[in-house]
This record gives sequence, C-alpha cells and structure tokens, in this order.
Amino acid sequence: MKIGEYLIKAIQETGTRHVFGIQGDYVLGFYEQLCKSPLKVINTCTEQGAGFAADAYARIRGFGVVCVTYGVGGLSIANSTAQAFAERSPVLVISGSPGVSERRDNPLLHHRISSFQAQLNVFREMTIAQATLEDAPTAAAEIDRVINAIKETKRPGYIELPRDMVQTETQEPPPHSVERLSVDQTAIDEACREVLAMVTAARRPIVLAGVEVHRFGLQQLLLKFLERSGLPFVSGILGKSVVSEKHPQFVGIYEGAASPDDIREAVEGADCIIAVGPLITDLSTGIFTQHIDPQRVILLEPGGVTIKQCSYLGIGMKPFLESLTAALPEGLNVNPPKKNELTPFVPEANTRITIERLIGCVNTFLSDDMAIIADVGEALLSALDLSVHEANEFLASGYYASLGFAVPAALGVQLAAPERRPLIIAGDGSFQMSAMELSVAVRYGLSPIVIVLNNGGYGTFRSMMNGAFNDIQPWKYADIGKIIGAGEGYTVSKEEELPLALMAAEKNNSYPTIIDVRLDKYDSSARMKRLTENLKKRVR
Ligand SMILES: Cc1ncc(C[n+]2csc(CCOP(=O)(O)OP(=O)(O)O)c2C)c(N)n1
Ligand SMILES: [Mg+2]
Repeated sequence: MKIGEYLIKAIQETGTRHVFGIQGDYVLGFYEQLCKSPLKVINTCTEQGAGFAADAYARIRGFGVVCVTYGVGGLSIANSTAQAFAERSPVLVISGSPGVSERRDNPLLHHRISSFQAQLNVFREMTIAQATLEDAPTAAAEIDRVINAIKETKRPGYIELPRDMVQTETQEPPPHSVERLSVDQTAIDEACREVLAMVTAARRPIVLAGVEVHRFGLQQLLLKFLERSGLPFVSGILGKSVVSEKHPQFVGIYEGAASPDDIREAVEGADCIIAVGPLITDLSTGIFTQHIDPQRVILLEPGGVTIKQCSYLGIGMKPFLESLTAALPEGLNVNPPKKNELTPFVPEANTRITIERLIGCVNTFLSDDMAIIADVGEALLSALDLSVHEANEFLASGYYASLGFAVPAALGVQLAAPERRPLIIAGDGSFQMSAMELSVAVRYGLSPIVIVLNNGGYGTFRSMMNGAFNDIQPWKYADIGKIIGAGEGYTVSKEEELPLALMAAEKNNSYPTIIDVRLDKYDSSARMKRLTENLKKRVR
C-alpha cells in the first residue's frame, strides 16, 4: 500500500469522515489522494480555522484531523494544536513537507524556516507523539503509533509527510494487538472501601464532574454512579455539559470565588467532594480562590485516585468508577439539591438589553438539539449560566482561552453531528478574529446562529486597565451575509428585539444568522465581575 493511502485508511478506521485544512504544493499530492477517498475535505479560510474546527470535531466524535502545508500552514496551526494539547482533544495534525530527495544539498526551499526539523521541533512541545514519514518500510507502523497515542491519551499527534513519500509503498504492520492493562483489583477494592466510608459518613457529599469524564468516554458510567448514589453534582468551566444540565441532581457550574454564592456554598460547604477528571486551572477556580479542604477531597484522574492527599497510582478512572458504583449501598442519605428554576424571559418594553438579560432570554430559547459554542471573554463567563439540555452540547476554550475558537468550532460541530444546531456566542473582538470562517459555513450548507456581544471591544479588560487598546473598529455585523454570499442579520438593542431575532434565526436553517447585540461598553455579568476582580490583582 502507498503511504498516503495507508494514512487515509488509518484515519477512516478512527471513525473520522472529514479532514479540515488548506493545501499547498508540499501537500498537494496527498490532497489528491484525500479527494479520491471517502473522506471529505473541508477547506477553511485560514489554517487556524481548520485546526479549531478539527478540535471541535474531535470533541464531538472522538477524533479530528487537520491537514496543512509546510511552514506557513504548519505554524499557523501551532496555536490551535496547543489548545488541543492543553484541553485534551484528540486531533491528528498532518503537514506536508519537502521531499526527502529534495533536501540533499540543503537548498533554500520556500516555506522553510531554519533546519528541516524546525517545524517538527515546534510540534514536539504540543503533541503527544510525532512521526516524519521519511522511511518507507516503517511508515505504516509509524502512522499506527501516532494514531494509537492520540486515542490513548486524548491529546494531539503530529505526522509530517514528505511530498515524495506519498506514493511510495510501505509495509502494512501486523494487526495491532490491544495491550490489556493489568487492573490491580486489590488496590481498587481498598480505595473503594475508603471512599465509601467517607461518602456514607458525609452529611453533604457532592460530585464534581470534570472534562476528562468526557474525553475518556465515561459519561454513561458517571451518570450511572450519580443516579445510583443520588449525589448532587456540579461541573467546571471545561467540563460544562459533561452530563445534561437538565438533570435533577445538577447544581451548577463551580469556579471558586467567581461562582454564584449558592453554587460556591454547595461545593465549599460540602464535607466530601468526589472530583472526577477535573482540570484544576486558574480559570476553573476563579483564579485559585477555591476554599476546599484537601482532607475532604477524593480525586479521580487518569493516573490514579487520590483520597485525602494519599494516592493510589495506576488505578484507572473507569475500573474505579465501575467498582465504586457496584459497591454503593442502596439509597445514600442525601438531600436533593435546591433547584434554581429558570424564569421565563418576559421582555421589558423599551429597555436596553444587558448581558444578564440576554442569557436569560437565550436560556428560554435553547432547545434539545442546540450546541452552544462560547468564545473567550464575557461570552464564556456568562454562558456558564446557560442551562444546557443534553450532554456534550457546550464547547469552549475554557482553559487555554484562545480567542477566535467559536466560529470555526461551529463548522466542526455541525459536520461532526449534523443533527446539532450550533449557537455561537462570541464577543465582538473574538468574532473579528475568525468571522471569515462563516463563509465556509455558507459553502458547505451549515447554519450556525451567531450572537455577537457587541460592546465596542475588549470589554474583559476595561475594568482591569482602561485604554484605547480595548477599542476595536465597529463592523456592521448584521450585513456580513451580503459579503460572504448568504446569511441573515439582525441588530438588537432593546429587550423585545432579541426573542424576535432568535425566532427568525431558528427558522433559517440553511445559512448562518448573525445577531448583533448592542451592549453597553461597561456592561458585564456577575461572573465576569468576580473573575476580573481576582485577575486584576495579578496583572501589575
Ligand atoms: C488569541 C488571543 N489573543 C488575546 C487574548 C487576550 N484576551 C482575552 S479576552 C480578550 C478580549 C476579547 O474581546 P471580546 O471578544 O470582544 O470579548 P469581551 O472581552 O468584550 O467580552 C482578549 C484580547 C486571548 N485570550 N486570545
Ligand atoms: Mg467585546
């Protein structure tokens, strides 16, 4: 089999149906093979857009692929790949490169940085496994090695494909034998006993459902544990929607001192916290403002289980949760959480819309099939209070925090799950970073709804440090459809205009809809105020 064909076959075996990217002469031969294959190539406007789309696709389907040319393309996706690494998203990066035979005599080929290893060296820092397919006989085995590492760790991997190797024959490796990890059942049973003793003695236990539950496919298992135990649960900024937020045991999104008081009290007042696969970051803790006694914490992570700061290393989250669920006594004595019922949005006539009222309105409008993609800034923080209907329906760059994720991510979401309708919430600053990718939605018949939080610039920073560097050029966001070929647009300033625009957007399921929401320059949500209050202390 030719190396390029083997790579395509290996991608198909992951269940992936789409490859995002932009070609160039170093990758053109492989693109030709891709186009002849059942995989569908999605051309974005920028490589970073392709990287973000592949990341979102991977978050929905469990594997995503981005394919670019050397140097100019490769380095353009360093940022999106870094995000995938930091936030555990299983993305395969493929970059074309100069042919092996072209490298003799060390010529100055276009797109070259310094040495021919330069791009590989950059990606070593942000991928879990790398291969440069320069040796034909071992190329197939190298492809398998990288893809298996991505699947196992849920982190991106990197394959560099020299252009003169695409059509070269490789040797198919023998079928991969799945290594069975030995499970230390004695250690699991011992850890289970300890955890059960803590949980049954606790008066106010709570579960924190973290992002790695999603990445490692443990959602059904966690749900079973939650329902058998009856324990209330919260989630974090990255783990939002790991379990449906309509679940009666769901309390809300916890982020240290940036959380609303009731959610903060539910977590910090708990006498036993079972944290399942969280990433404990500055943003997930309101800049490390959590007041949690480690003696009350049971922490389940891919590397082991930690109980009151003592670790059982090497116990997988899956076998541990299975054993713990099986060992649970019937009906723990827990009180159901107090539910904050959503108040239906009734617009106040002639009243300027605020961010908090906008979230209230969107909450009423959300439906079971909507996937929310929030960009960084006020969009992300205020969207934490949206009540997401189904699991996996909230995506954001919640830790790495790269602006410009939301629009291209919506492409990945709708291609990965065509039954989902993407609802993008983006600040005007972040929207301007990747708005052109909406034209890709038009080209492929996708229909995201975009709510642009138009506050005249980088509102996040106005309370931290005011200055002209926070202002941006105002665009006519509602007119973008005229430039990109299709799309409806609405401008909203008053409360009563928003439900009308949202209803119109819902009906337009052929093209993008952009809703330009004119907010006050200094308007901000309670979560944003609390977070920036703490962040401010660190900026100078
Ligand atoms: C790629 C990137 N550049 C810069 C930043 C720093 N940053 C964080 S929030 C923000 C402002 C975003 O503006 P906007 O999208 O309008 O949201 P708002 O702050 O107004 O809510 C900036 C510049 C970042 N997170 N990512
Ligand atoms: Mg803004």
